[in-house]
Amino acid sequence: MYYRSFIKPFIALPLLLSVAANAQNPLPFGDQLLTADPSAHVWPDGKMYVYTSHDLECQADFHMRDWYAFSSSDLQHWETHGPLLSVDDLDWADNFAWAPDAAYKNGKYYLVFPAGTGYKDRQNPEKSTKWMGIGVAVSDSPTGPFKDAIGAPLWTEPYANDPSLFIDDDGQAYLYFHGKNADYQVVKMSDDMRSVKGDFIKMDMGGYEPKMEGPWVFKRDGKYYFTMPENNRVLTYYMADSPTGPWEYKGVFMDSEHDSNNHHSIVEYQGQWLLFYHIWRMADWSGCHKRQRHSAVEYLHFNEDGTIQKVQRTKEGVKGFKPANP
Ligand code: FUB
Repeated sequence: MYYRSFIKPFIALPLLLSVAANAQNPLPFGDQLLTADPSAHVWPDGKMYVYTSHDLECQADFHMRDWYAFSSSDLQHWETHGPLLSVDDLDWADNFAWAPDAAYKNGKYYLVFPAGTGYKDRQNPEKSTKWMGIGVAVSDSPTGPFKDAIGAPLWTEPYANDPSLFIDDDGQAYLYFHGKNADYQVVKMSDDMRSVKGDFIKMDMGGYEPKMEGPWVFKRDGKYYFTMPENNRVLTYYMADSPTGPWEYKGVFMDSEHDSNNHHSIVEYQGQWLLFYHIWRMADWSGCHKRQRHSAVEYLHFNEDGTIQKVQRTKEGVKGFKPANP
């Protein structure tokens, strides 16, 4: 008896330390900083930048106020930047600082972000006054400070959030978003990124249009991928030969966890494809006894035919990241 209780901690401690040493998820984005909706980009300096929304501790109904960025060269050590922008800096919104995205064009960095005002009444939806739109902020630096570039949302109708920018090889920027009665639509951005040009294009999704959030588009080997949290939960994808479709549905590449929302981005870094997403975990420092959101990352692998292999959530993430093309 004495032997077992004496010996146990000596066995358990190295085990615990090795688990901690192998764990990278959630990403080490700073103590007591709750981040969600990670949008990852590699900019001309060769570093990885992840733009996130910021959850307030125990926040009610996704009332959120500002945006952050995190940068790294080795995906092990991260620098925190922010807040990059806050709803206090906006004349047209005072809440709902939701999932951002970013782009680099014409030597400037652009942050596209959803923000809104009003109140969502879940008991009596007809009394809701909540509205959301998409703004654009600009900076000379990838880590800000960002300034509202328009002083207004890009449009007021339709209600829209979760913007995602894709810039094709010819320099044309496309804005995908989640919109009320406007999902699976895309619009071209003007060259100065301060307005949209042309009409909203309703894309052909091959007849499969579940409720969506957080779209993300990327290109690999000449094929375009439209990825999204289907029904706000499982990550699914479509493929096409153009950024506006027609899209062919390809299925689920990450299952949901705890029946909670997910939001992701996909990027190639030094020859490795990566999936950034968020997980829901208890935070031991928080007085809030419920799961809260944290950013995470996994490797993403493709099959020979370009289809995406299913991704499992891991504690290790990309611990000990090894570039495929250093
Ligand atoms: O973070 C607020 C909202 O939750 C995002 O905009 C959605 O995609 C969901 O993750």
